[in-house]
Amino acid sequence: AQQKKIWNETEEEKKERLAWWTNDRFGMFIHWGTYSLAGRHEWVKKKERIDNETYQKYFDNFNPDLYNPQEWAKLAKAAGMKYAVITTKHHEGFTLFDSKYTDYKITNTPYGKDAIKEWVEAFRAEGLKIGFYYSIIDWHHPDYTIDRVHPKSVGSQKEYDKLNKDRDMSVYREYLKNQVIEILTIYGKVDILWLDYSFPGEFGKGKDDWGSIELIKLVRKLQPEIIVNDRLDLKEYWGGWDFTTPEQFKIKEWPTHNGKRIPWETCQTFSGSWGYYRDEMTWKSNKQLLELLIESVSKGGNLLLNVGPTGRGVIDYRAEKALYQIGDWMKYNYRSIYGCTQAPSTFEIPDNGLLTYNPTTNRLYVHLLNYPLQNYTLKGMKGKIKYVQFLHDASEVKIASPKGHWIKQELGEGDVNLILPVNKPPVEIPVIEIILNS
Ligand code: H79
Repeated sequence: AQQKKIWNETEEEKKERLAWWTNDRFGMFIHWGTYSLAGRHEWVKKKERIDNETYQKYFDNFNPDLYNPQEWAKLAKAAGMKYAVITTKHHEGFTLFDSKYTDYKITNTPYGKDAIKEWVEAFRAEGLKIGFYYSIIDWHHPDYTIDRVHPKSVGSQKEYDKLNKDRDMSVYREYLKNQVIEILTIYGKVDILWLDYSFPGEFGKGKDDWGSIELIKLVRKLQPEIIVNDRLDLKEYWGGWDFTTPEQFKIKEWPTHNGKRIPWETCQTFSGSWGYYRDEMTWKSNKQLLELLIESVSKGGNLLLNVGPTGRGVIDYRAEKALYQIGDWMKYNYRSIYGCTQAPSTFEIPDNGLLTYNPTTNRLYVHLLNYPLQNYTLKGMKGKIKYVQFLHDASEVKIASPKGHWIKQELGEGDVNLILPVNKPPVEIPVIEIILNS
């Protein structure tokens, strides 16, 4: 199917516009709002069917006395992240920025200041690219029609009609447009816009409800270089989106659209929820987190890893610790992440390994997820290798001679065996860097 064109740009130009993003690979997602005070999931209003009046206590008590975005930015940088995306508004409708179009905003809470302004300054100062998440879903605006993901969701068309009789989606559409204009004009250059989300179908919402076509044209006009995700229900429109967003699941292979590989970014959480959840105990291990990053790059994608700061404005110590540990790994192994992508299919993926490849330096990276025994076979690599070393310490990895060396398994024609140390090197996931013959 041919995509309808709503943005004048060639494929080559798009690739260039996205070049920094596909190079950088690793970003921080930040979910922060009045739900952070509930401390039990950013969907708490929907999950517990809380009405506006009851939910108001989180607004009235929003006063993050420890909010210090410089600390967040330093932490993101220490983890090896290169960009960050923050919730300017989540489904609850509360804005972290000083919007002209609502009273339900941070400047009217006890905190009283525009958190986005401070955030942008802090993250820019650390050299991080700036992204804004904005929820097109809104559970607070009086004209947003009740739908199936709304806290007041019901069952039948008749019930919806009754609930929605005084609501006018065209008024909300205008509101949403105005707020997107605000976040894209007040804070200077914005590198990423992350809109969330469409759910077309029965009791759902899609491009006509949001005014998606008009909206995306406006976004492109206001910020021609901005990179936009794919949740406006404009999948069939060229210019309607830039990258796809698998959320909290592992993808099997590089996603395609109309037969072509497309830019993608998976967004993932530490523990399941996005907003701060005090009692959630399902935290991923450091190795799992690193695997998410490496696996994304090994399939040509990015990782946006989420933190949910508390109501006091602090990133949970468990997240902080994990980010520093990711940073420890990145400090010595970043070469297998930045600028890397899926390895050409000529390189067979070894057992228990994930491959990434840097096309500019012509280097192949073998990530050893389960540390193997002494011999390690790379199939079909004979004659293709100039030099092999561990990435973290540049120590040589010797290639076994096929003759005269004790090798338990048969070496196939063209295969190569690496001699690896018996003891696992002191890194969470060791990486072998293979410098290839050009
Ligand atoms: O902002 C984050 C999420 O709140 C939002 N997108 C990311 C980036 C999002 N979460 N879930 N979804 C979109 C899809 C809907 C999932 C649901 Fe549920 C399953 C809604 C109700 C049942 C998850 C589980 C949320 C509440 C319970």
